[in-house]
Amino acid sequence: LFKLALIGGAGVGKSTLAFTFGKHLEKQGLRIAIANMDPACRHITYKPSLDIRDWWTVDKIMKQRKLGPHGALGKVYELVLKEGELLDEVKGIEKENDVLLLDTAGSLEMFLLENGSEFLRRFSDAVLFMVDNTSVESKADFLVLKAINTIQKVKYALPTLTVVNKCDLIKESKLPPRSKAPSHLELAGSRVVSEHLEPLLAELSKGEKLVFTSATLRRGYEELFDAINEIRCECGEA
Ligand SMILES: Nc1nc2c(ncn2[C@@H]2O[C@H](COP(=O)(O)OP(=O)(O)OP(=O)(O)O)[C@@H](O)[C@H]2O)c(=O)[nH]1
Ligand SMILES: [Mg+2]
Repeated sequence: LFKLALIGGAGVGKSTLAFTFGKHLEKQGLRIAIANMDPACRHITYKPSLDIRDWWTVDKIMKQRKLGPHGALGKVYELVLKEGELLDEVKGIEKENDVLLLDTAGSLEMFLLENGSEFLRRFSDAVLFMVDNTSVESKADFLVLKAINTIQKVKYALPTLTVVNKCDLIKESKLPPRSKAPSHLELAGSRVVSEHLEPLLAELSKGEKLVFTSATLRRGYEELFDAINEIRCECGEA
């Protein structure tokens, strides 16, 4: 079983992609399971093989522990790690499936700086970090996204791929030519940025690529499938 965690900001299309990319993988002959790991969600389009809400919901934890929504979400992930039952469930579906897509909730902050990275290491073999069209509006955005991908790899100790979803909403004119690396940062004119930060970001983003998808129109899925196979090799899978 190859376990792929979908992480990323609110509303970027994680759940939609889990459903439609799951269908795409099924067409390739793979047996797919999807786990809903969002304890706050109200409705899901797919039929989850595993649903975190059967154990914990954000609403319940908010009431029980007198927490706000963000605190409760962090608490749920903490409980997932502490109590281990969910991980046993994942092991239970191992035999009947080839790929498990984990549809998560939580900010990049939670995965990058808080206990979320432990969750990713325990539950997944690789990470798809999803953003949407609003994250690629300048050349600097491309550089920053690629550098963040490298930083995530270091933190999670897992292969990580960045997916730009909602590509149907991107105006072609905004995309820099794929082959050409962005040559400058537009965010600040200071010498420190141009002399030190830009070369550092360029170094960090070297070799990283972004995959563009539309989860609603099911576009870019061949490229995504190929890119996932490439990162699977990184984590020693066949
Ligand atoms: N135009 C466009 N809309 C999309 C795409 N993917 C998802 N959406 C829409 O974006 C909205 C949010 O999609 P979800 O799949 O719920 O996003 P999510 O990341 O799971 O959201 P949260 O779980 O709330 O963080 C829905 O209205 C989707 O129909 C896409 O590729 N293009
Ligand atoms: Mg969702």
